[in-house]
Amino acid sequence: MKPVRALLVLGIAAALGLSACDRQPSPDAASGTAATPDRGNENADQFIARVNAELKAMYPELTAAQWLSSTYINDDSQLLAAKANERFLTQLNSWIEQARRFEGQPMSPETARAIQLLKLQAAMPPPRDPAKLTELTQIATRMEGAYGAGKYCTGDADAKACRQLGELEEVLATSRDYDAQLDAWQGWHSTAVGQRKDYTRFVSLVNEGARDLGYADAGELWRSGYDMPAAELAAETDRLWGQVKPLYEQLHCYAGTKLDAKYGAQRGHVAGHMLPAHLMGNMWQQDWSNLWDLMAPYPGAGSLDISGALKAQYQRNLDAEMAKPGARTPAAVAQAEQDAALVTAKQMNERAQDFYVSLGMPKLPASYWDKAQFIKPRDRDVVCHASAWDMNMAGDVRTKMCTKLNEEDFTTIYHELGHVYYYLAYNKLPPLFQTGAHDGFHEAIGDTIVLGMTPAYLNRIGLVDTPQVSNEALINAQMRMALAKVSFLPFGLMIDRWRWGVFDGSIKPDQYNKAWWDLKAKYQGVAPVSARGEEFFDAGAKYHVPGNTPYTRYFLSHVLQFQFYKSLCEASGHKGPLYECSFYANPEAGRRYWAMLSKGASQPWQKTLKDMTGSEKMDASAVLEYFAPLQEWLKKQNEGKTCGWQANAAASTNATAPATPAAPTAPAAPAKPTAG
Ligand code: X8Z
Ligand code: ZN
Repeated sequence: MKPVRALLVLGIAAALGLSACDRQPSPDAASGTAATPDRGNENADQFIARVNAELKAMYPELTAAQWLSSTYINDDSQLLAAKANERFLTQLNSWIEQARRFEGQPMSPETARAIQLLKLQAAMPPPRDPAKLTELTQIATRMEGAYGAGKYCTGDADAKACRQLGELEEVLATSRDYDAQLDAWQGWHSTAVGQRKDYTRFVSLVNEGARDLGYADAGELWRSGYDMPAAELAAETDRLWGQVKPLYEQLHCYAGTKLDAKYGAQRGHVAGHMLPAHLMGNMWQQDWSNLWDLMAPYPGAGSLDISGALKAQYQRNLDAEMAKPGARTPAAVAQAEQDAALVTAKQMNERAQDFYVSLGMPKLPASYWDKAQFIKPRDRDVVCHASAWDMNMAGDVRTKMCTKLNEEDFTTIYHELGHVYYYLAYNKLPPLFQTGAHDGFHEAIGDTIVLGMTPAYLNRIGLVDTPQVSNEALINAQMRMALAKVSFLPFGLMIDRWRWGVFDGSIKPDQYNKAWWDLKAKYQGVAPVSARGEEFFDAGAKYHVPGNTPYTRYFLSHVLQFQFYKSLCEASGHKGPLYECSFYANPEAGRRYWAMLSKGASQPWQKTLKDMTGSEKMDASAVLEYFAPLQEWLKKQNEGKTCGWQANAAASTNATAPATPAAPTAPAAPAKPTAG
């Protein structure tokens, strides 16, 4: 939850080296405007030029501390990261305070926008009270570290076995044993129990910080970053959700049928016809791609076995490592496996880079290949959750992943490079504008490229065989994308529905878990199979909660990326159905994309969106256009089935209770066939 982590994604971070009062602003600051050393007389434009210069100067120290604490979790690195964060937030408070004197004064529109953005810098608004600020940065660092180091251990002292998130996720992805999945799911969620106390305190501290900045609470601050009144954001996201909800309901219905077929009608569903949380192939049920073995509409038609191809590539790399001279001790074999995994992860990164370069974007700098974290180190705990970093606003860009050799992580690399290319494109802007048009834009850049990873593209880069052209192959390809993208939509919404409620006090600490599962039920139609009372803290088992990364961005991204995709397809001259388009190697699409990235946050996102797509509204109709064949197909499959769910049927304390004939409370989810 370090603001920096969030800020990194936003593209802004800083650390205070010397006290701001001692610094001489540099005249060649990134803003290009000469700053004056005489603060008393500086005007608003000069003030912002100075802030930009100071921000850029302090930035590398903060990012370095954050990078170390995320890639080498121990008490020392956490102490340094918390301190660096504290210095930055103290400086941020000081800038915001200084900015007040320009209220109502003449200034350029750019400066007015920069001052507005200054207040929105921290996802973790800092309290003015220094002792509370110190406490906040310590809690934030501790929560993220605890998440990264989380382990589920079984067995007694003699035969203790511990597993971390990656291994537990692997069970959900690949095992189809009901109890093994339940154990992995419950095991990971048990690691979050200890976060509840810290999170509760954290909420009151960030709320104090938000109030100090003039917001009602931290949620209102988060909702203020969208160039529209904060009060309108909830309705705006509801509007978009309303557009795609029928598609999600169809997919939900189909998934339930397949789970019943696999596990039996008693176990494939829980009360209220909801899907069991531990059976969706993913710890948070946000991406169902791993259920391909159960969900494939036409097994074998147009096979797209990307994970298989990556594993084969790893095997070739391992063979090469093992062929090197030397004794094959267990340690040497383990090292060879690690080396082969690193080589393969770098090759996956090269493939992803190639897509961006094919659009006319630059190659990643040499430092990227030296400094990124590609795989999980063997000798220490790290925060494995994937992230992209701009270390210095001047080309030291990195990603941090614990890459697994599967399709999901392959596409995550494309996602992360989207952040990296955004950084590179807007690095020339004044630092306060070095962020996404809004945070959903930042998340959508790489995912738009992922939509361009059509079967034809995957074949072109040698990962899969020549694609089949048939309706079966089309439906398979659409299902593959829907399991990743459509399943995500309600999850993308529910996390911040929970946090907005936590921040505004409508969800109290003694209701944290109940509210979490109520929202999971309402939006996703997912429920746990065992009671999850307030002795648990299941929200804490999702990175972005202890990591304090706002989540509405991902929901918006899952709408925007289809809009971007459609517009890049048009730019590339694509004719034919949307889902067939790949703009790989198309320079015109590349130009249009780069032009958007280069604007950063220098203008309201509505203008940036209009320049890119012709419309200034977010709109999910491109999602529906893309998935039109699948939606028709799903309707037929679901004909005569009982679709929809009753969200209030599974109380968090008694999830296994039989379904009650309660009125549907899922958003208009009808307890009747949805076909037709
Ligand atoms: O957190 C991420 C990225 C880093 S910004 C890996 N994502 C969300 C998640 O994992 O929950 C990407 C999709 C949603
Ligand atoms: Zn991201």
